[in-house]
Amino acid sequence: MSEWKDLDAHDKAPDVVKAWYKRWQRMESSAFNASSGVIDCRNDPGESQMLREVIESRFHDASKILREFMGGDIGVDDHHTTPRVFEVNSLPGLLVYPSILPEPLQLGLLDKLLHRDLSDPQHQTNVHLHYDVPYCPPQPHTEGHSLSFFDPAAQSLTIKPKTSHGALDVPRMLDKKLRWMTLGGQYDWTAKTYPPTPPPPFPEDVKNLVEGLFPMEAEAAIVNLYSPGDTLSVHRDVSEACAQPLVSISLGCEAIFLVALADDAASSASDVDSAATTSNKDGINGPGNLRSAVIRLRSGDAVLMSGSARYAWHGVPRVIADTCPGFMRSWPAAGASEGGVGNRYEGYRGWMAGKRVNLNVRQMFADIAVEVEGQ
Ligand SMILES: O=C(O)CCC(=O)C(=O)O
Repeated sequence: MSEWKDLDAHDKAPDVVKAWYKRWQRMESSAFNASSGVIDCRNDPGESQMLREVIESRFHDASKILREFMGGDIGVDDHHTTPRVFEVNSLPGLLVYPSILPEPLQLGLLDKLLHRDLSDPQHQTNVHLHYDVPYCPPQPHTEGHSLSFFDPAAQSLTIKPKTSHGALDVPRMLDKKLRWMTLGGQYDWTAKTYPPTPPPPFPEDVKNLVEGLFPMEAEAAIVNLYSPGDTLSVHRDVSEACAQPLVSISLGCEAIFLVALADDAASSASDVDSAATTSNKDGINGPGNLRSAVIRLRSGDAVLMSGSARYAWHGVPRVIADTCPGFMRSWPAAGASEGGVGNRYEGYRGWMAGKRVNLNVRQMFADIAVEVEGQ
C-alpha cells in the first residue's frame, strides 16, 4: 500500500496490466459484444452482478443544474432529475452514471467545447505542439469568442508548422490531427505536470455543470478526441496535488474503458503469462490478482474515479465505429444552437458520426489524502 502522493506520473503500468489491455485491444468485436464480463449500462444496471446502486443525496433535483447549463428549459425527464448511480463491486470508489446527460445537453456541451473553447487561444491542443495555430476574430454571433474552426470563414486559415512537420489545413486538423485540448490547468503531457503560471479560467458553465453533478471542483480538464482505431494507452492520473475524484464524460461513439488495480504480486513474470492465458469466467477479465472492470461507455454516460480507484490504471483500447447515437450524428450541422446559426456548419455535417469526445475533469489542489491499495 502506498500514499497517493508517492505515485509517479512517469511510472509504466505493470506488465500484467499491459498484457490485459492488449488482449482487449486485439479482441474481435464479436467476443467483447458477447462477453458477460463487460459492464454495459444499456442492459438494466440494477440487474448486474458487477454493480451496486448507491444513493446520491446531491441529486434531489439535478434538472436545475441541467437547465442552468442550457440557459432554459430542456424538458428534463425523471431519469435526469434523479440520475441513477452505480458503484463497481470490484473497484470501490469507481462510480458509473449511465446516461446522466440528456440529449440536448450533450449537443450543448459539444457546442461549447468544440465551437467556443477550441477557438479560445488560451486553450492548448496537441496541434499547438508542432504548429502555429491562427484564430479568426470574434463575430457578432460568437458572443465574444473567436470564430469556430468549423465555420466556413475559418477554412482558409494557414496553420504553419513550427518544425519539420508537414503542411496542415483546418479540415485536416479537425478530421485527423486534433487529439486533445486542455481547459483550466494546461497539463504538460511531456513533463506530466501542470505549469506553475496561473491557468486560464475554467469555462464557467462547464464548471457549474460538473460541480453541480459531481463531488469535486473542476480546475483542469483534458478533452480527448478519438476516431475509431484511436486508443488511449493504460496510465494513471497522478499529477494533481490532491486526491479528489476525477470525472470522465463521454460523447459520441461508444468505447471500451478498462480500469485496474494490480496487487504487488501481479507484476511477476508468471502473472504476466497468466494474464495472457487465464480463463476466469469468459477468459477476458484478467488474472485474479488484478482488481479490474471493463465498461462499455456510451454517449451521455459519466464515470467518477474516487478513493483507491482514483489512482487505478486505466485506458481506452477501443472506440467502436458506427455507434454515435442518431441525434448526434449530424453535429455540428445540427448542434444545440442550430437555430441561431442556420446551416453555417453544413460542410462538416456528420463529423461527429465518426468521433468520440471525452471530457476528463480533475481537481488540482487541496483536500484530504487517501491510501492507495494494490499499487
Ligand atoms: O477517454 C476516456 O474515456 C478516458 C480518458 C482518460 O483516461 C484521460 O484523459 O486520462
